[in-house]
Amino acid sequence: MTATSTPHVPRRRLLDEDGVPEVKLRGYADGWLKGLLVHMLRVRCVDQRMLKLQRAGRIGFVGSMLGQEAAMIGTAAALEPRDWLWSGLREGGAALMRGLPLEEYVAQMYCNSNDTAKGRQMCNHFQHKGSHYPSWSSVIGTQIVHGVGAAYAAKLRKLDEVHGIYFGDGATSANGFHSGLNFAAVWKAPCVFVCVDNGWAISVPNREQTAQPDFAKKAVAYGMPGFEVDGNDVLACYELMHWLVVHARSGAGPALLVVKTYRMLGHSSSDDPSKYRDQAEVEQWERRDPIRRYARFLEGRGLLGAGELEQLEARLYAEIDRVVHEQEATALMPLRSLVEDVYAEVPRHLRRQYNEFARIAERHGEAQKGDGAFPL
Ligand SMILES: Cc1ncc(C[n+]2csc(CCOP(=O)(O)OP(=O)(O)O)c2C)c(N)n1
Ligand SMILES: [Mg+2]
Repeated sequence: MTATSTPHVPRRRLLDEDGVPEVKLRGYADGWLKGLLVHMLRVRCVDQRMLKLQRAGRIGFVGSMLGQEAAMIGTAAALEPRDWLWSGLREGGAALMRGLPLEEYVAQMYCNSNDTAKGRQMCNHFQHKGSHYPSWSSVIGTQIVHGVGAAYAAKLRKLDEVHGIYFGDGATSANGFHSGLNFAAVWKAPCVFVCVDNGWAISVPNREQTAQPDFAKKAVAYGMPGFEVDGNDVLACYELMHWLVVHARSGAGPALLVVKTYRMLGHSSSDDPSKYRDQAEVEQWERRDPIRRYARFLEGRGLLGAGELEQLEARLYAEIDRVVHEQEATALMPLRSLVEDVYAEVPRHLRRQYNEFARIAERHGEAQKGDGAFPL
C-alpha cells in the first residue's frame, strides 16, 4: 500500500477552500456530519476561554490549538472508543470528544482538587482513563514509544485495539520517532502515527528542522506507508485516518499520516510568534479556517441555517462559563498531598520537610484550612 500504487487511497482533500465538495461524498448521516462541527466548535470555544483566563492570571499555561481543530477532530473521530489516543501536545479537544468531562478538563487547567492528576502535572496536560487517553508528557516524542509498546502489547494479548499516536512535526527530530516507528513496523503493531504538521516547532520552521520536510516520505525508511492529508478539511482527515485505522486493525501493520495544518497562535501562552514569523503567512492560513470551511459545506447541504453557528457558539460558551465558575470555586489540592501516595507511610524526613514547608506557607498566607502541620 503506497500513496501512488493503490487506487483506493482516500483523497488528500474532499472539500475545496470554500467548503464545496470536490467529489461525490460517501453517505454520511446528517447528525454525524453536524456533530463534527459541534466538536470543532467546542474545541475552539474552550481554547478561547482558556486563553482569556490565562491572560487574566487565573490559570498558568495554555497551548492553543486554534486552527488545528479539523486535524484533531477529523482524525480522532476515526478511532473507536476501545482504541487509544496518545497525545502529542494539542489533542485535549479530542479527549473531550472521546468522553473527558469538561469539568475534569477545566479542573486540570486550574490544577485544583478535582484534577484527577492531583495538581501534579503542569496544567494543559490532560489524561482520562475512560476514553483511553493517557497522560501526556512535555518531553517531546516520549509518547511515541509508549504508544508503540501499548499497541504491541494489545497485539500479543489479541485485543482488538488500534493506537492513534499523535505528535508534532518537531517530534520527528526526536529519538522516540525513530525507535517508535522502527519497532512498530518490525512488530506490525496495530497503530497509526499521526504527525500534526503545523509548520512550526516553537520558533523553528520545518525547513530549518529537517532536510526532508515532506514528512510522509520518512515512513518509507521504516518500511511503512506514509500519507499526507489536508488538515483543515475535517472530512478528508476522517476518511484517511479511518482507512489507516482499518488497515492497522486488520493486522497489516502501522502507517504514518501527516496532517498538514497551521498553528495560528504562538507555541503557548508564553510565546510571542511575531518575533520570528511573518504575519502574511498567518493571514494566508486565516483564509483556510477549518471551521468556516466546514460550516460552509454544511450550509450548502442545508444542515446549518442562518445564525445557527452563532447560536451554537453561545450555547457552548454558556456551558463552559458555568464549568469555569464551578472549578474556580473549587479548593486547590491540600498541601500535604505533596508527600502522599509514594510511601505507605510518610517517612520521617519527608514529614520534617513538609512541616517546615507548611509553616512557611502559613506565614505567607498560602496555606489553606486543613493544610496544617502534619497531624502525624
Ligand atoms: C525532548 C524535548 N526537547 C525539547 C523540548 C522543548 N519543546 C517543547 S515543545 C517543542 C516543539 C514541539 O514542536 P512540534 O513537535 O512541532 O509540536 P507543536 O508544538 O508544533 O504542536 C520543543 C522543542 C521538549 N519539551 N522536549
Ligand atoms: Mg509543530
